[in-house]
Amino acid sequence: MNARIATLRGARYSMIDNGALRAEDGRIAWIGAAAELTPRRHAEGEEVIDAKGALVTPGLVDCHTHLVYAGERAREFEMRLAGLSYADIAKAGGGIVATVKATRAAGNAELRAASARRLESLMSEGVTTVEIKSGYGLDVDQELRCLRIARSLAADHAVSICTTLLGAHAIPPEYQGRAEAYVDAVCAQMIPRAAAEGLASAVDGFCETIAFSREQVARVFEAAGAHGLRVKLHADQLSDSGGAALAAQFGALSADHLEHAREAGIAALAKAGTVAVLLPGAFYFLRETKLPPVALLRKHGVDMAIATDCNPGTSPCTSILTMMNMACLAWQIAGLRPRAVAFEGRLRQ
Ligand code: DI6
Ligand code: FE
Repeated sequence: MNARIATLRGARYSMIDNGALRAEDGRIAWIGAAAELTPRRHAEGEEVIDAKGALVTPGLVDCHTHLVYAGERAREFEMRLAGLSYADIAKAGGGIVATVKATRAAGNAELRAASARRLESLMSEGVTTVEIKSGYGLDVDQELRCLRIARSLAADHAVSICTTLLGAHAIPPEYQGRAEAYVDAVCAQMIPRAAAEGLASAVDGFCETIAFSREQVARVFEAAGAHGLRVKLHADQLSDSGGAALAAQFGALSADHLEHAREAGIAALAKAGTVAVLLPGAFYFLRETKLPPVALLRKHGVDMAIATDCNPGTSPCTSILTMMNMACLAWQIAGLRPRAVAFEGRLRQ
């Protein structure tokens, strides 16, 4: 009783100002205006909770995280302040590969505990569904281990977890200078095993000059498709790499970052029904100046979502509310389309 209730009735975000909600066996049985809560809907002896005007929303979804990792990269923050770019830091032995070393060296219990802490922080703000990518193992066994740990977190946390294989995140040290051979391993070993063991629901890649080319990502996506896995892409984050168009070509679930995406790629996303996932945390920590093309995304009717990109390098953050706030204030995204705010149509008690 006495709640402000956010609903997604008819796939449209709307607000019931003086609302009431009836739960039965942990499920929502009825939602509506408090005035319509008739005795017929409110059975004798039921517990009544006065929400005192509080906001009741569906659970939030964080649809882009890399929260399974060990170690930290605070020093890179300092390097960035001194003027080094993401690419400079990666070349100096920092970046993704630094976290790969720390993650490989961590035991299962340590890695799981560190991941659980981050997950709990997300949950404390009302997140009830989290996507978790691998990408800091970068060999078959280590990637599968990270996915297993990610999945295992659902056993003792009241949260839904979707896992994504991000083997094509960076070239691991043992494959330096042999990117094609590494992509072969991702396609021929990592993807088949992750699929066979049911450890991933999607496959992601990092399409960028400092990571994988369009052709390499296309090979990874073909292998994903051959094993019945949908794809997503880190696209056009640092440069215009044609990532949005590539994601659309493979019917990706989402294309993420997109700061440098061109209109043609955005039109293709709209046609493919691919969601644009915008990540204010990475934008902020990288001190990006190029704003994501929100007006173009709107113009073409691409659904947008906001996520944390929780990772130790470019978005060391576990607050979805801060991200939503930044999207509204720093990017002036207001009145997002209904699916944009990544609500989940389900309420947990
Ligand atoms: N883009 C990002 O922003 C993160 N991964 C990616 O593909 C960065 C991950 C890291 O720096 O550890
Ligand atoms: Fe990411």
